[in-house]
Amino acid sequence: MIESSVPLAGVVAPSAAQDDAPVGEFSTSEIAGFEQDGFVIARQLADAATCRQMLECARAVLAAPSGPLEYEADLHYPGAPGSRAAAGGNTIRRLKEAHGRHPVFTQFVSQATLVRRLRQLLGPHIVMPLAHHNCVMTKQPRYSSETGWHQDIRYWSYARPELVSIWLALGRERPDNGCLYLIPGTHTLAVSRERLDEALFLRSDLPENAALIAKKVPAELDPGDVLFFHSRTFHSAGRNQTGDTKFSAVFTFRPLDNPPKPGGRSAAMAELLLPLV
Ligand SMILES: O=C(O)CCC(=O)C(=O)O
Repeated sequence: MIESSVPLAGVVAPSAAQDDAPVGEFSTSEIAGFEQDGFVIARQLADAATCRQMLECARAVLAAPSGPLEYEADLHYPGAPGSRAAAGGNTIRRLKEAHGRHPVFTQFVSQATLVRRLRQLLGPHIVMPLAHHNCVMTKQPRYSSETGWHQDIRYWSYARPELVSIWLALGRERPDNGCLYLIPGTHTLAVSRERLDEALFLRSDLPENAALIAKKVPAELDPGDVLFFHSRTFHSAGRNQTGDTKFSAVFTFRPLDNPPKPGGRSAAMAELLLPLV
């Protein structure tokens, strides 16, 4: 179900042959970079007030937990507490359903500089599923975990694997506090089932996987920067080894003509049709 019906208009074309993009859009070389690598970073897309409001919302939830939450202990990733009852077992990993927690999230995903870029990557009509990501990811000191190499699409179910997620840094993100790493070009790479473990993470014991993982690059972000990444791009993240919690707002988008398959988890929640801008 799509929640809003905003009048539809034409495609936002990529900028012309030269590399100077119109304000609020990707340049042609940035689009080419996304097509080649499966990710691209737009610097300073969220202003300081937006980041501050999101941070205040997230910190309030950590101080007085409410709404749907995911705990580090739930996933059993390396470094996570063994159970909710263990030391650090109440460490929150994700504040789910961010869209419903504060209007600032909807304001941000509707802002022209974001939507125009998504239209350049996905086509004219952009839908935001509320079933995937739609969260503030937190990486807390002491009890944060390592997320293995995976493709987000692995548990999603759509007509085509054509979705893009955005990762908005609400603070500094570097290797020392568990920033994302990505493997360029893996959004178009065929990876056989044998190279993945039971949970569909890349197996670290295989030499061909080691060669692939050696190509990893960190997504080093400052507050307000946004990483756009394809749902097939392999990515991972380490633990937070600093004393400060890392916060990132994460949302996923699809073209209107790439609907979720009926009956699956991807079809289980409402979706937003983003405004034409
Ligand atoms: O641990 C992290 O920050 C990475 C999270 C991630 O990639 C995911 O949940 O899909």
